Amino acid sequence: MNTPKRYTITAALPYTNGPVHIGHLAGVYVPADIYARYQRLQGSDVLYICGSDEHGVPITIKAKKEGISPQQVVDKYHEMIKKSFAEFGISFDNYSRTTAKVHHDTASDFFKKLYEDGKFIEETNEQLYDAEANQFLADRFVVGTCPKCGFEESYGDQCENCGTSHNATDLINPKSAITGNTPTLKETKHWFLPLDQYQDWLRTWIVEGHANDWKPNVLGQVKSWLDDGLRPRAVTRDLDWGIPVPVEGGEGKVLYVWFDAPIGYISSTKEWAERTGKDWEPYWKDEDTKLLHFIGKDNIVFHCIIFPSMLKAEGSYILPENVPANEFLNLEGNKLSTSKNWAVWLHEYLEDFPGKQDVLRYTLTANAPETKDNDFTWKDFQARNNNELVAIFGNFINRVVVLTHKYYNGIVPSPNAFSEVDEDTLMMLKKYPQIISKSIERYRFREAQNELMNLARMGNKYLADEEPWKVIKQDEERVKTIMFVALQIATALSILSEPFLPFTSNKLKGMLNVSSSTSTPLGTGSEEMSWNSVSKENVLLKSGHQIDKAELLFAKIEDAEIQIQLEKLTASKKANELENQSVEPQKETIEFDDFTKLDIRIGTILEAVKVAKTKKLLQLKVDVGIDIRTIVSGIAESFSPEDIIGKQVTVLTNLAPRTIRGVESQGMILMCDTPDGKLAFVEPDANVVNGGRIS
Ligand code: B3M
Ligand code: ZN
Repeated sequence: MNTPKRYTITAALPYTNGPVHIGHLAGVYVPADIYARYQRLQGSDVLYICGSDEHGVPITIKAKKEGISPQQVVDKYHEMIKKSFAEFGISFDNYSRTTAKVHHDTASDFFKKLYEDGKFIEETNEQLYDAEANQFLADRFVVGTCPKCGFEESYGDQCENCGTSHNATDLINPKSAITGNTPTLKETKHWFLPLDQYQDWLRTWIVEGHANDWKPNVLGQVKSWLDDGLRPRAVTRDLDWGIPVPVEGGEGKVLYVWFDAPIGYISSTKEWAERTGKDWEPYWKDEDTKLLHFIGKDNIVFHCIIFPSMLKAEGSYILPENVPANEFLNLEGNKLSTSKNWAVWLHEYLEDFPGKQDVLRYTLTANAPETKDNDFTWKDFQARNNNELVAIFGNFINRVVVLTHKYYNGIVPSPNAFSEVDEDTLMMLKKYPQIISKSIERYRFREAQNELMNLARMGNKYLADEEPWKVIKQDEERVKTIMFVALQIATALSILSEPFLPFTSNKLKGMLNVSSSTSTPLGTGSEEMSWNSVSKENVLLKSGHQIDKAELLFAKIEDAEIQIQLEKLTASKKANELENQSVEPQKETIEFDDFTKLDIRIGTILEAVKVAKTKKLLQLKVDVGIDIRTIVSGIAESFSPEDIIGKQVTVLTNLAPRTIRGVESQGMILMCDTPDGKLAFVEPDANVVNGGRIS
């Protein structure tokens, strides 16, 4: 027997400053889970690990905002996040946290080893400092313009717009995120990892060594940083929340969160080993182990440049075999945002859609942002459920199980001679494990899941073509064969769906009365059933086997349920807009005489047309009582011409005429801004005659 392949699969450690949402699930945890479950079904030795990232500025900022301690913040969200993952069937072998003692010890020792081996540069230089807050400004405590792409809200350590990682002192026009002040410079000592020394090695290892197996988005980012040239990076910070710097002169300083967090993967492995009585080292040090980091695109630099350089510097660890990073998921056209509450939170989803974890997993995989940013919409969610899970997968299984009970009291019938269609169908069935594997092994999970659905489609078509419900009236023997074939497809679906739809797979195995555990044999009396049994075995479900009653796998989702979700989003959009509405300071004082110079009147719009070749302008005819005049107004992005005819508006009539795009404008319509960036008319709240003065 071959020794099973060993996989160490890591999923990015979520920051513990809020609950987890669909973006997290789609980008990292579901793909990694599909991969881990799939490899377990292959018989591989899989360790799938994760944990909460509990240090770093995001936690401190959240604690300040809520008026509680960082420890209270992480305690609250760690439990919540852990529970959400468990509820969605994310099959971690261990979920740890970076405030755990095993992690503090492991990260401390790692730092000490590099320190003792002379792998750091120790330097005292000037860092950004906020004198009012009495604090050095690193990472998310400082925002400024990104030196690479010009994005104005880059953080001190990383620009969220272009992904570049930089030093806080590189920011143009930096501002303290605590007080808004422009920082001053103050001297402080830090330890730097000289990434420039790893540059050539990184290029050989990644750009030359993995040109064909790493995803293009990952390779592209890596190449661009290497081309720009790497510089030493500080791996310590002047903060009080984190792992204390364990060497002389480190008092009052902590490890940079991105130094300690990836070591969290190792600590989580140790915690697991301790709990299960296993040895952790082969999972990190044996050259035969495949180490895979599942992450989002904003974490690429840390997993492809910084952490590998740390591992290389330490010397005894293996390097990742692949870093299958995903792009971002958007929600209804906008970027997901924790602070703006623009998200579908996992714990809330489960309250609204109890028992429907697989529907979300399915939709997120079908739309996974594998090669580009992608959008989650509730309409698509509903359509995927109703048209695919219910109409294809669910429908097929329901027909098979119900008919088996109706015709044979739930006992798998003995087939007669197979027709050509039967033979073809059974032959095709055997190809599915390989077809799906091929996609999974290339990290193409949406393609893989679509192939799984193609198998369900094949089952549906087989039944629709063979029509056992009709044939039963003339040829009972033929129906036995049809149902036998259909039951084999159903069993294959129960095995092959496990990585994608674990709850459904489990339920289906229950209905078919086969074992639900992947490590024990299915109840066929034959050999152990795994992913590859579907290709190898001629019979997956034997004649004479008793199956269980039909249960509903998927239920239709109604428009009203979707409407509730859309309304939730509209409510958070409104709340944000109100919160973000800034009020401009008052203008200079004027005299009453200045005011009386303005001739402001009510008028009615009689005609409106777009000004050709412009986006913003409408040409209006307005009855202002005195006369009917032409006014050109920049309101075309807020109103269409046909909607404003007959509207009463406020007009500044004695403004000197101006020619705009060849049209003389004889006045100005007064408008105000709305929170969503549009314009609104200032209207009288009673019907007023045209020409009525405002005074
Ligand atoms: N906590 C960043 C994030 O949530 C970070 C990942 C750490 S992985 C070692 O985007
Ligand atoms: Zn940038």
